[in-house]
Amino acid sequence: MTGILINIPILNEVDNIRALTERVQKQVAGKNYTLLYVDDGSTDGTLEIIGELQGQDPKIQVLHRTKTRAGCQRGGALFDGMVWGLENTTHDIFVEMDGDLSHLPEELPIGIALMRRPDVDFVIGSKYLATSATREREFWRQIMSKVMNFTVRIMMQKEISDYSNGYRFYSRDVAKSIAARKIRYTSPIYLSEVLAIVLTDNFQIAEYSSTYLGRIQGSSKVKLADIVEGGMALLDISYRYHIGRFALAGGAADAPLTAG
Ligand SMILES: Nc1nc2c(ncn2[C@@H]2O[C@H](COP(=O)(O)OP(=O)(O)OP(=O)(O)O)[C@@H](O)[C@H]2O)c(=O)[nH]1
Ligand SMILES: [Mg+2]
Repeated sequence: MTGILINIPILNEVDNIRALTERVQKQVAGKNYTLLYVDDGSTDGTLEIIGELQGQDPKIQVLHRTKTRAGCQRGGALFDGMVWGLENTTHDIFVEMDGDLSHLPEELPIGIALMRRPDVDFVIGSKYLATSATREREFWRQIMSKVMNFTVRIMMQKEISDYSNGYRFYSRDVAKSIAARKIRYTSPIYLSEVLAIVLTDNFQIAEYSSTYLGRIQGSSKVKLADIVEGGMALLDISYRYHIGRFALAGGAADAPLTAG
């Protein structure tokens, strides 16, 4: 049976979690799905609200992690959520989105419909196509995101318009391929590292014009150190992309990606 895993990293999202859950549920009502929240120790009441929502919908699951590093660990949370989905579900579509309502749940049907096409393995909700929109985001965050994205496009593949948006859809085969890799980054730059792997594996990528809404409730978890690490990491990721090597987990360092 086909099904959808919606994998959402969260940390202290008490003012967003109820509306997010209800809006996601509305979009996938009647479908076989699991709504997985990956939490790194929220202390603001987020977990209590999720507990209440779980009483009404058994499709809601929580993966509890213990934060071992400072800074935004959304990458590590996404990776663990994806592995959980592989181990605990048979779903064929994996979705990732933010827990602060920056990604509109109303776009879920667009990404899911694209994933149902036989020629698509990976879908990006892009902030940077002609009809994409960004609203309510601080000017300096928009500029920084654009500069970093432009740099990655030059360093990797210009055909991809958005390397950093966390609104993504992918097949179970893509999930298996990412899970098999030794991932270096657990911070937000994880998103670009994963995309480099997907490109190297020659999966078919589609993008659609997404609307990104800057965070209205709660506070950002991104620290200056995450941004500095991101800049350095881009050099490393694009180097590994060009030599076509991403280490296999448990394998020798930098084992060739394509076996044989
Ligand atoms: N589990 C977990 N989730 C996190 C962590 N850091 C951030 N998140 C979640 O990841 C998503 C994205 O984080 P944000 O802080 O919104 O990062 P951002 O969207 O790049 O930055 P803003 O523009 O400030 O919103 C949100 O749902 C956060 O709650 C973390 O360390 N662990
Ligand atoms: Mg955000």
